[in-house]
Amino acid sequence: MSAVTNLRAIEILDSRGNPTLQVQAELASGSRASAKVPSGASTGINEAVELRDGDTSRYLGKGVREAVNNVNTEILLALEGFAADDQRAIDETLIRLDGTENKGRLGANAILGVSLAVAHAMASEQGVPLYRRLANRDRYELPVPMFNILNGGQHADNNVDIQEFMVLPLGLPTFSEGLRAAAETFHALKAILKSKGYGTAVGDEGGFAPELKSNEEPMELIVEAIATAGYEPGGDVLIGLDAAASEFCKDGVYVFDQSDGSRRSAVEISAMWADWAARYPLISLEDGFSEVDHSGWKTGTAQLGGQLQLVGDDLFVTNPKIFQAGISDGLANSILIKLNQIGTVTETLDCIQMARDNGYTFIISHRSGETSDTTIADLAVACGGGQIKTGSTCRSDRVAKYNRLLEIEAELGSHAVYAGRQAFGAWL
Ligand code: 2PG
Ligand code: MG
Repeated sequence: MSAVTNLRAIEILDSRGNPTLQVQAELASGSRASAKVPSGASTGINEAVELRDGDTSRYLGKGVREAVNNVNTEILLALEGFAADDQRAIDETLIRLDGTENKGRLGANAILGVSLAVAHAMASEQGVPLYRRLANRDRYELPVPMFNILNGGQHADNNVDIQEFMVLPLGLPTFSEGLRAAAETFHALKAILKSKGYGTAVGDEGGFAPELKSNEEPMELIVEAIATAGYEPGGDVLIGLDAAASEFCKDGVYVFDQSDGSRRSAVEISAMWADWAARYPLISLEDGFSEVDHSGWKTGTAQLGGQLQLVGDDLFVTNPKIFQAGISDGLANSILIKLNQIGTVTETLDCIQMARDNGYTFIISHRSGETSDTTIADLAVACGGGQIKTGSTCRSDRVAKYNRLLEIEAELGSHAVYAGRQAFGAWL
């Protein structure tokens, strides 16, 4: 039996220079592995709670020494000698031990670090890559990258309200060719921005973060960049957005306060998305409505759901209960999957299964605060949803995930299948 013999957490830093946890799990066999926990900025109100020390003399109150201590004492005590091959039992024990609805006592950051470290240690014990440990399949698919090329909202200090403009190289034949198309489009966009006298500094997820004339201008620039890079907009490479609209919805009104101050009702912003979908090769829209505006989501889904993948991120927070309620209400047709929104591997996999059972697509996602941890690359291949959202290729924390996918593609050799257009069948 592969029992947990030790858990060791330390405080490390994420890509924004804020503290987070690294947890190492050791098993009786001597196998050990570690995982690092990500952290969001545009967090949903119903996310599991990250435990922060609040001691303003360290890291502006963002230290995680208490969460670290919880792993090294209470959680270790509960899991020492526990069978590591039963991930569900491990995760259920962590949930019970915490005892709160939102994992706020021990910290979802502490709990996720342990959950992930145990999964990695088991993969190491079995001598298999993590994606095989997470799902034993005959056929593995490489996901289409949702490649973040221009940042705004909470991820940049510019005048763009929409948080993420992404390119989706879904018409290319392989993952590596898709990634190349996205990276070349990124370089083309840089040259275009430069030629117009715009800034080329990047935001939290590695997309450019220039001051622009409007929220719509990025759409025009990106179409131009795709073509300049030698690809067909709408054929080879399409566009995805994460509006992160919860961040700019004030009392039921959508206010573009970083740009022109214009205000829109849910009906008006839905009409704006429909207009963009008609004029640009837009295929995916995440959080186009606020997490509290369920009526906006409902009418928006009815209006736009046939032509756009409508992704619930803040809306569902990778929480099976919240997701189930949203499905029953007819909200969205896709879910963003973030391990740290819910805090365990098992609940994350449950959410993915729920998406499958209900005909929703799902996208495995990074957080805006990341580390070199590459778990999500393996998770995307294991679960076969065909989509991953993990930034651009100009920050090492994001590139690490892409490089891990290239490694998996090489390892699968002729068995490597690229999800490509199939992942978006309904909307092409
Ligand atoms: C999002 C994420 C990741 P954050 O909104 O989808 O891109 O951002 O981690 O800041 O919530
Ligand atoms: Mg989002």
